[in-house]
Amino acid sequence: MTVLSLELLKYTILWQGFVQLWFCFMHIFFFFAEHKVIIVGLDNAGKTTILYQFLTKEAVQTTPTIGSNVEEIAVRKTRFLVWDIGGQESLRASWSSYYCNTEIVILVVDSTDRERLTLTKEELHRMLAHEELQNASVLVLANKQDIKNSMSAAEISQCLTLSSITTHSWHVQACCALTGEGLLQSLDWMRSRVLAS
Ligand SMILES: Nc1nc2c(ncn2[C@@H]2O[C@H](COP(=O)(O)OP(=O)(O)OP(=O)(O)O)[C@@H](O)[C@H]2O)c(=O)[nH]1
Ligand SMILES: [Mg+2]
Repeated sequence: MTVLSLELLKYTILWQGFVQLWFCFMHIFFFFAEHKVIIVGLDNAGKTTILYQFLTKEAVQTTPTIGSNVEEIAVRKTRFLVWDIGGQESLRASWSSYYCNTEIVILVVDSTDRERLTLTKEELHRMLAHEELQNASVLVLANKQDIKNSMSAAEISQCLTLSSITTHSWHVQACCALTGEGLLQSLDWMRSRVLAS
């Protein structure tokens, strides 16, 4: 064997070792990576019910959230750290303290609450202007679809002027937190967003 081919063999082995290390590192990184999600929306929208429906696949009894709840939710090896933040008026000013590193914002809307939809729209557009949410995707959940005469996802989308949003990736989904209808599709969309970015 010539000196040249020995050198070549040495560098090939070194390169293979490097590639293996790189794959090992990437595997560890993706295994432990956790994606931050915040659930916001006006009080009584169904945020906490949705969080625990995600987690337990059951409807739990809730009381108004003072502060926040946090749970880890895994969807086919993709792990989300989900913060459910209280929506009462006095708590809304504190939403921004949860924005840092958020990848997905879930905005929950009570689809029967026509009177406060303008207020929800204002809160949504204020959030989108916040610099810490510039890279976040937005999932709007049109909740309480089980109630007669609730607004459809399309109506809510129109009232919130979602089609005018060009700075953020967004999606609207009709759901019912009591039965879990629409929530699996929501988790799939969240997963596809974080895997795409
Ligand atoms: N009919 C119906 N009721 C729902 C649905 N989702 C939530 N609720 C009810 O709405 C009420 C408020 O739900 P929560 O999950 O506590 O609301 P929240 O958005 O967390 O409210 P805050 O913590 O005050 O911000 C509860 O009585 C829930 O059972 C739904 O899809 N359908
Ligand atoms: Mg709550």
